[in-house]
Amino acid sequence: MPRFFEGNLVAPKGRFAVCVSRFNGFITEQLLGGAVDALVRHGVNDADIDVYRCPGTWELAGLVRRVADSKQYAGVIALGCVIRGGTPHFDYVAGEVAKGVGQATLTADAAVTFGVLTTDTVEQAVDRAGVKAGNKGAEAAVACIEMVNLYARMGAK
Ligand code: INI
Repeated sequence: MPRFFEGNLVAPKGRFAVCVSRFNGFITEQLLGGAVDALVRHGVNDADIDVYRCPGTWELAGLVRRVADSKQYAGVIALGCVIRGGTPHFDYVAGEVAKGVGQATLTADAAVTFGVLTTDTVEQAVDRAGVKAGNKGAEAAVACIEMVNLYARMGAK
């Protein structure tokens, strides 16, 4: 019989940080609401949730890295929204946030999850912020609870 290692979705000990960018706020505020709602409905005390805001998704990875390195949190959730325009700006912002948050995921002791939308259209973003395709903020929050519990079970650093 194999041994399975996975995290459950019961609120763990420890604090959570939600890092959210203000750009495209009509979307990111929905992601933030979904993330906080998911944490609380899984049993996380809302006094154990801190929200950090930054101007845009470009700034998000730097914020996530510093928040994770503060060692105050068991889990850090990154939320943002990059919508493709007519210039290469999208590619730079989307590429850097994926790389930067990815790096924090690899190096931080905290569990770091990625709720950053990178869409071609406003409609695709709306769909992923609580309309047709769920709420990616909530999904990132639930994934964060699972990874915190998995790391705790592994005794991982
Ligand atoms: N920031 C976003 O979060 N989403 C976007 O779609 C976006 N676009 O398209 O411009 C965006 N730009 C701002 C960027 O994140 C920085 O805040 C800005 O460049 C200042 O450093």
